[in-house]
Amino acid sequence: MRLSRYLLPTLKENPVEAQIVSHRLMLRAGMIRQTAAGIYTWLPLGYRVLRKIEQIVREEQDRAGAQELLMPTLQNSDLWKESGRYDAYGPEMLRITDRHDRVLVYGPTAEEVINDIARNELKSYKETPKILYNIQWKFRDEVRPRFGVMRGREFLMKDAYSFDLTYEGAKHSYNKMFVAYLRTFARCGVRAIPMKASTGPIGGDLSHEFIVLAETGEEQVYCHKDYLAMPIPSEDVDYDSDLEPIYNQWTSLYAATEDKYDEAEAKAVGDNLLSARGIEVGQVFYYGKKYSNPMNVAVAGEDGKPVLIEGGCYGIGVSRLMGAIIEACHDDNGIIWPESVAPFKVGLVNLGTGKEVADKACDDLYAKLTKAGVEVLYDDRDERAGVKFSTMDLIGLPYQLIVGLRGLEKGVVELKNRKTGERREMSPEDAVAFLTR
Ligand code: P5A
Repeated sequence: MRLSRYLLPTLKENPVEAQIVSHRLMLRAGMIRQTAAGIYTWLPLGYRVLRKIEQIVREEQDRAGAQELLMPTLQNSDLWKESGRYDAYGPEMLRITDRHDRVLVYGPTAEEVINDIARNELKSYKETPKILYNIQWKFRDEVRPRFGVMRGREFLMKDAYSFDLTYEGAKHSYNKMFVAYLRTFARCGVRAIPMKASTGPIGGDLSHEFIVLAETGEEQVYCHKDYLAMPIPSEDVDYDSDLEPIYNQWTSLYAATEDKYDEAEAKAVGDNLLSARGIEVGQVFYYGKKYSNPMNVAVAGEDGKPVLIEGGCYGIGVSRLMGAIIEACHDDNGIIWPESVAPFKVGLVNLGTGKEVADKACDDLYAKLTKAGVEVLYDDRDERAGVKFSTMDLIGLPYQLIVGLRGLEKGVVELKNRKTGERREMSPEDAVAFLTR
């Protein structure tokens, strides 16, 4: 992509409305713009990152055996009356009346819709277990939307739902999602620690929140410091047989959100206790028959008699995760994207725009890298070097390939690593080889 043609409205100054660094940087880097309280347009740069995160989430759900579908954003309110949550959910749920005076709700979550699908489409115990998920916009009319995409009203969620015959089956599904989450967040470049949590309006009696530690986090959390170094399951993990030991290891030490804080347990951890602020990037719930009971979600068991489904649900705040990544990965100059979610891998900086030698060298590098499948943002603007450098640092691409007239005379370009700040001179060929390796 040529920057001269790209919609990248960066801001020099810190926007006054932004209180935390991720919100400031997403506005300054031209990634999002607010259109109403807690509702955002994703500009091209922000949308690229959102799609990268979404794809990692999708790959790890698929790896764990979950199946993707897509549910609507607008839901039939009758389903919510059946589950008993229509009144219980309260003013956070946006209710909309259509021209026939029927009430629709903009889904804050989708237990009702998926359980309606399950009761109609799953007939026999032979069709269990199943885990179904979608990545879809949700709406919660939060009292205080704030911190940009961290607590929005409209936000992107991956929500998965499991359908099992027995408690043991449901716990196995829970473990699958638990392990998939460890891998998902690690691949996004952050460490999320599973902590015992309360279940709120979703319900159920077993739940973990996945927490990224950050000073600006909205939650107070407590955990053993060894969680900071616990090993992440490899991609070869066997989702049928390897799960129990991983779950046991990751729940063997103390880790709890404020709701589940236990003074005696915390005391026993002694000096190893971390008391910190955290961002909830995901939450998993085992809720048993909470929805299958009122909605009559059952399949025929081996003896032909109906068996109520044992259920669980598993959420990831896809859009919030972007904010959490930025909270964890930035410096005074801007964002430092982990390569896995970076909007482009490399920024090609032409310091001699308009000079034939420089333009030619850059066009050549741009063509070669693009052809090799490397995502390049090419700063071909007629701007001062300082402006180009600060733009690149702000938007945080992992590498900057800097092409100047003096270097070209010597036959070299400069490759800068955004994270370490390290700069190396090399031939254009070596730079291409390095970036395509
Ligand atoms: C799990 C999936 C649920 O809704 N039902 C379906 C369950 N869980 S949850 O914890 O309430 O939400 C899942 C994740 O969504 C993110 N999230 C938000 N992100 C941005 N703005 C919000 N207002 C918001 N509310 C929830 C969180 O990451 C949460 O873990």
